[in-house]
Amino acid sequence: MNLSELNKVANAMVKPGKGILAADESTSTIKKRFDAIGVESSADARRDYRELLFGSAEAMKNHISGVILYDETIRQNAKDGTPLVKLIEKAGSLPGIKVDQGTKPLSFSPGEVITEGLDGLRERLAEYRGLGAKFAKWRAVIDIGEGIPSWNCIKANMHALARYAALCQEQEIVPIVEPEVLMDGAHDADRCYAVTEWVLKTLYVELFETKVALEGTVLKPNMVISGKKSAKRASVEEVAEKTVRVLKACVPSAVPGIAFLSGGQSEEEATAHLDAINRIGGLPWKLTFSYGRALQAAPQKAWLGKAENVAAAQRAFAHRARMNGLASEGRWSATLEKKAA
Ligand code: 5MM
Repeated sequence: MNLSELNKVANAMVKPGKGILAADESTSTIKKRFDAIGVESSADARRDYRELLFGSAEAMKNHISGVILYDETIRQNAKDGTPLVKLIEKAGSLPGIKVDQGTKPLSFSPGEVITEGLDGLRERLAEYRGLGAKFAKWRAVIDIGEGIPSWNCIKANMHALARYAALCQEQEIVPIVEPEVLMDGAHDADRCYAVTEWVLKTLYVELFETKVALEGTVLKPNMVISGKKSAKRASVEEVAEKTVRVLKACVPSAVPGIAFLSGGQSEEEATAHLDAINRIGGLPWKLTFSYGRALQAAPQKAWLGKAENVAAAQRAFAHRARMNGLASEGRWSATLEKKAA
């Protein structure tokens, strides 16, 4: 393993002012997004939409350090025949690839899931590297509810994440390790804190035991936030304080950077939280975004599958990317959102 090269890539992924675009929706997830805007999810429509995003020079050059792709996308060409990977590279951004194969019910753990995809992963990683991927992503999903998460679920998922990360480094690819504690439940932020702490502590033990070099990794966690159905809403400052506290308690300083998922937060909420987190300052890692929905909701609404809306969709994407770029340095303000509106 060439650790200095992995470390260089990991640092580039979390460069101040920039963050990651999670455009790795599987075919079924992107279909849901397209259904919401009345667009039929054909391979060409998916290509057109992603070409729109990766060809958005302002957003990509200034604020997007890397893009997480889905298997179909890493193999697709733009309308003029240019590989989409080349569009990303041309903008000075890094191509990455989602390598997990989704979740399945975890045996004897009702309501819990395990992420699959380890079989044949070494060979798939070698192929993706040949296609241009510099980093990869694997998402483990932990739900909070009555009697869950179980230790069985946390242990199995964190072990799989560690095995994935070791295989990535062996193949000279930076692993994004994503243990997502869902915000779907009725729990409050303190419960989210406790589960996130349990998950992250387990993850770093597993990564150590699997001999993963933390300097060549990026963590993609949830923020510590109230569940969507909770009546007790944590304020922006509380989310920032609790998120930073749990990360300080669990994440070694050898990790170059932390790129949060948005997890169903509104676009502005995700930006405000990232900004408040960065305003705390004095932390050993760079803290940025690796958003899917919180970067793409606005461009999707503006696009609606119509060629004449491409420029408007690119403007909407550039705006969200700029807002989050500012938040990654603690320089965002709500006034900037209003001015743009
Ligand atoms: C973009 O969505 C990603 C892939 O989801 P599926 O495998 O379910 O299709 C997802 O892993 C995403 O990268 C992260 O959850 C971050 O996205 P959000 O929308 O939470 O910021």
